[in-house]
Amino acid sequence: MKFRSKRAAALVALTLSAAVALTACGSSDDNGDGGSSSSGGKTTVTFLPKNLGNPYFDTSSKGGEAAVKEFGGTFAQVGPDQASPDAQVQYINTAAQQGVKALVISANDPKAICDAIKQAQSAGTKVVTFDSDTSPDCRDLFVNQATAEGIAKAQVDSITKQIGDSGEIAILSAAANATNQNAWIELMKKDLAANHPNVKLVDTVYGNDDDQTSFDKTAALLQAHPNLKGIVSPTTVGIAAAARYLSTSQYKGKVALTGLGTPNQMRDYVKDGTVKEFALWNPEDLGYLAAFAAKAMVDGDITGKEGDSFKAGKLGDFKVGADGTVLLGDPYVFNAENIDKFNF
Ligand code: RAM
Repeated sequence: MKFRSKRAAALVALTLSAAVALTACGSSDDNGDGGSSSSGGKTTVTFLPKNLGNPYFDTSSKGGEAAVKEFGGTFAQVGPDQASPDAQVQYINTAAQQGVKALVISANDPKAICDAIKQAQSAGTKVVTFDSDTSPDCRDLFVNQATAEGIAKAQVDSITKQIGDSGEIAILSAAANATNQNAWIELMKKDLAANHPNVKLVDTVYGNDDDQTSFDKTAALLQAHPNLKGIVSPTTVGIAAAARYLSTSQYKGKVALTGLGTPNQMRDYVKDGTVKEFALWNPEDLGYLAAFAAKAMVDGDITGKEGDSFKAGKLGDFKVGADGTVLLGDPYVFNAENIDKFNF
């Protein structure tokens, strides 16, 4: 598969040259700076991923920190260990009390953090979601990695192709309330029903973006469904754990696995034949774009209404679309031929 856009081609160059060690993630610096960007103070930006310890969010925060450094702001990352619905509330409250200018959040639940977000907004904090949205009325802006339709289709195309468009499949998802995974699953179900009548989705289970839970759920799925031909895991944590399970089991090479993964976590399983292909976007670019979107909100360059436009450093110009959404690009499919070009 070829890159379809200039931005996607830039992804290759970027990832190839991304030898710089990851220093930002998990660290937190002086985000208590109460200075206003308009009065010359620093733009304080705090990233709040679904959970810490997930390489996907380590990479998105790396991009976020690079962007914040580029525009001379102050970056911090905070977050819970577990991706549970309201685990993020306390971090939102703290950031608001500290007078952080912008919060950049991947939401574990579309509603559970809305009250906290509203309070933060009243205290003057701009709230940008990225990766996994809240309800659109809660936040100022959502930075979307790729269209939900495109992400769902990439996964359905991949699994149906691999199982000869017939037989039982199951989904291993992240947390049960995750806005992004649930949107993708709904669209996958529609696509399967409309275009793949001989493929039956027999189960959907939740690994909570926790490695061990995802591993155990994979084992349980295979036990419960002896005729399973494929697993779709639309989460980087889930697909890596499922691949690890399959790779040493009797199902290796027999039960297909696809979904959304990071090249670094999936490389060994692509090389040993456990996995043929999977998809993703560049999480580093996603974090970078979200940070620039947050700055544009803080500076008042955009308000989040459709048609607003802003500059996102090396990624170029972006426009706000319907529902206050900014789109990064297209999903990309990784396989044995291209995986070694990527390092994230
Ligand atoms: C996990 C998280 C994240 C999702 C990726 C694909 O890392 O659930 O929200 O976008 O997978």
